[in-house]
Amino acid sequence: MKVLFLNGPNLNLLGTREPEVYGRLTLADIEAKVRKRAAQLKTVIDFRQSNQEGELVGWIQQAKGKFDVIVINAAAYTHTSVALRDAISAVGVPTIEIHLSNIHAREEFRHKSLIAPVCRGQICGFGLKSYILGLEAAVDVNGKEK
Ligand code: CA2
Repeated sequence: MKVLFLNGPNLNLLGTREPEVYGRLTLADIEAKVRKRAAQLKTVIDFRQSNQEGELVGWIQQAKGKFDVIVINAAAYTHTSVALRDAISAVGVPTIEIHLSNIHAREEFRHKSLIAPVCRGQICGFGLKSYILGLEAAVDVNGKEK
């Protein structure tokens, strides 16, 4: 089974600023921990980050036939991107939305996710664990599809 992890804008800054909101781990630290859990689950992962909406859209489009599930932390594009929503919807690869922070407990503008309606589910508020839970949900979703 293959899972594509996508990370949106500014997540490359993790571990350098706002540790009270996003924790002290870098994105590379998170990737290493996800890889460890993926190996236990006999799952292959690809882990990517981009600050560009179009690049994320391209990766979603190319996932068809190559990945079984997408796990996405779309970061700020969660709240703004019709393009990401349309790509997820068009491609039809089961997609799970994740966030480090609890977006519903933060500013009003973060409460709305444009991608949530086209995702299988949303996991938020658990820091690194959101990524691990996202992976476990991906394995679960894939098992139920077969
Ligand atoms: O909680 C999450 O995972 C978010 O997707 C993170 C996004 C935010 O826009 C979403 O509302 C919730 C922000 C990612 C930016 O990460 C930073 C890391 C370090 C310093 C500043 C920003």
